[in-house]
Amino acid sequence: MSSRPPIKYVSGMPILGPFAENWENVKKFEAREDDLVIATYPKSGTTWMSELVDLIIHKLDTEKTKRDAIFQRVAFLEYAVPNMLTGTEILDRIESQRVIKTHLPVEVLPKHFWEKNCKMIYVARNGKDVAVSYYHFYRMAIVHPEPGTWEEFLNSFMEGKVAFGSWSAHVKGWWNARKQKNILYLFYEDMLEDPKREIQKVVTFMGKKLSEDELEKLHQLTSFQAMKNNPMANYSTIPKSVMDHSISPFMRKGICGDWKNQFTVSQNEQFNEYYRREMADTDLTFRFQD
Ligand code: A3P
Ligand code: EST
Repeated sequence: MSSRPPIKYVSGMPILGPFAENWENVKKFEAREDDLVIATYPKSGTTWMSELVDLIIHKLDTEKTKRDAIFQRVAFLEYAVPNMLTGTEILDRIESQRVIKTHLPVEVLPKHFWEKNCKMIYVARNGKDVAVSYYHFYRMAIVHPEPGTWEEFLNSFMEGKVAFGSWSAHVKGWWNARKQKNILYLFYEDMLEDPKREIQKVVTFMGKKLSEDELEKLHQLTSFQAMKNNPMANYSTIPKSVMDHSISPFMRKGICGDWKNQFTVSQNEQFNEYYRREMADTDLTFRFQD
């Protein structure tokens, strides 16, 4: 893949062009009862949660979590690029317990996951920081179309015309589903504010127990700096022609409120209006600064 493929639509959702090729297999994917799903809108803390969960499953043994890069350790359900095993092919070969990453909106997730009542962890992040992070990710990862200017990208984001669609529909859809389903709904901002409190929620949800020392160790291992310096967590093993960290590193800033460095006053007003409109029908709220 040497050029920037256009977005395609599957089941009414915009998706990365190459991912559309495997959509039929994603739809009929067979979940297992003990699958653990990590669901997010892109740029909301997926990698952070993936690293946490993989460490918990491997009892904090960093020799084991060094076995491969994070995007291989936690397979990406809808992933498909030419000449590589697809997410569904990889997952079919993995022994239980599988941890599965997905960016699919709740209504698009294959039905089988609900039939099996799989545990799912959803991480949500405030839309302003997501938009900024996503813009820089579009720039550095050529699986995305050209983002255009920041202004153009922000408009596409608010129109839901970026890969995986509307941010607001995504966070609201999963929020509404959490009451009936086996879903732990967490916020990126809460994880930054009090990492150990949020890690404890994940540990309990997974049915595990950790000592205070282990919790502290987990916190250290999954800090922004530790993950930024960890080649198995920071995406640095991917060729520069596919992800160019000199344009923008994958582990970019890892903070809340960076949008203030990117939004103009007028863009902020537009986003506030978009947010007010989109969030009028939900009790879900976000913190935009720490
Ligand atoms: P920024 O671009 O705002 O820095 P995802 O994994 O869903 O693609 O999300 C990537 C975002 O999460 C990036 O945000 C990245 O820096 C941030 N991130 C990754 N690991 C993190 C960690 N351990 N602590 C805080 N933020 C982290
Ligand atoms: C796409 C969207 C997203 O939110 C995260 C990732 C991480 C893994 C990326 C993938 C993606 C896009 C395609 C790749 C892949 C790693 C190798 C592959 O080519 C860049």
